[in-house]
Amino acid sequence: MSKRRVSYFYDPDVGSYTYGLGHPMKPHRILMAHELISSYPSHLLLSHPSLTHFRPPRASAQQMTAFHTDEYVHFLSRVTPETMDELTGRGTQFLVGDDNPAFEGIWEFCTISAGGSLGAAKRINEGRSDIAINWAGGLHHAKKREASGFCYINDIVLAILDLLRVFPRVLYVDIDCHHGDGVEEAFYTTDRVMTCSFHKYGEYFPGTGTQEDRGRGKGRGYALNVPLKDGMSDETFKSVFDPVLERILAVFRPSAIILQCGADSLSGDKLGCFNLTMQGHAHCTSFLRKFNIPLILLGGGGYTVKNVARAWCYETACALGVQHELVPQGEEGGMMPWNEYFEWFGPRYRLEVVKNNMEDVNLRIADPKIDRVRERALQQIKELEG
Ligand code: ZLS
Ligand code: CA
Ligand code: ZN
Repeated sequence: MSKRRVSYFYDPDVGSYTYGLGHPMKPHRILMAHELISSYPSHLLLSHPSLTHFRPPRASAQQMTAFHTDEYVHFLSRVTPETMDELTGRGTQFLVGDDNPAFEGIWEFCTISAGGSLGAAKRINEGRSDIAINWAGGLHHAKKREASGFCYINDIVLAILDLLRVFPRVLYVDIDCHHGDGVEEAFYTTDRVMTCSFHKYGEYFPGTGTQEDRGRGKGRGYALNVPLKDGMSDETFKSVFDPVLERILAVFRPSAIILQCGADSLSGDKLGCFNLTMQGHAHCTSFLRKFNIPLILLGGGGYTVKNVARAWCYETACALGVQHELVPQGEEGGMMPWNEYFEWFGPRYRLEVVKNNMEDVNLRIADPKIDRVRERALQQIKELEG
């Protein structure tokens, strides 16, 4: 297995922001992932000869306006829990409902999340890195002039716009349990960006992402959606992911790839409803890594924080190709090293996310949805061949 030059972006302040008591989105999980990564013998991960560790420069308001409106960015840079009330008229226009509170430090948090993804894009653009990682990014729902689904600034769209300055075609793959609507919408009419989201569909946020949504104008066919049902297992997921990505890579021939690794598709997630193990989730990283196309790994959702930390630690190892040294293949891995959050990982203290016994609704005999969904997705890709 050949080496990859990996850049890892992490800002030590990111874990101190909070969306508020009782809010499911917890930036602290990124600190937990980092602590877990740091707890492994350093030559394996953080001090691996192929890994460079960066504290990313914070994104500027000007960088954000490459996608977002000046008014919206200006609002975000000024809003605080206190001024939110004064700015109610304008605030409600930008921050709708309880999903996106105006929390303390909201602007700095946005500059950290977007700064990491822009830093990742820069390393890839300069050809200095094969894989760049920002677990604080992946906030796929943010719109041009509106926050949505816990996302304020769309760091993914900003990173893709930056990659497009150097690369002719960018592929965006989204394995978060929710539809990657903000990214899809931003590139809906271009054939230079192909978006591909796997997500739960049916009475689920944000309610978009059917196979009818395929892109428009020049972009027709370049937005691919794979709507799924509850209980998605590793095997069923792989049976769709592998052939679909294999065909996309052959037909679209991306010059760079962004993988949004939303961890709410893991088994036991508080908001998600899939049944993927850590290895089933990380398979997506390992699969895309094999093709040796410049790759950016971003975070996203993930609400059972101990599992988010496990998955993103393991996927950092996958980027380096050393995952088998963390969890020996075919064996039960041993206990994880001691770390700041060790007790959160009980009772087994292992680097694992195990499946549960929920039914894989995608496989219901009476309604073999998954075969139709796969066929339709492959048909859409075939049509791109012209
Ligand atoms: O993809 O379902 C919704 C919207 C509502 C229902 C919930 N209420 C609070 C607002 C209106 C229709 N929102 C989803 C958003 C899911 C975003 C996923 C982001 C990502 O993973 C990428 C990062 C939703 N699901 C669950 C909640 N919101 C939610 C649950 C509990 C709470 C507490 C805090 C806030 C209000 C009470 C909240 C939201
Ligand atoms: Ca998704
Ligand atoms: Zn999600």
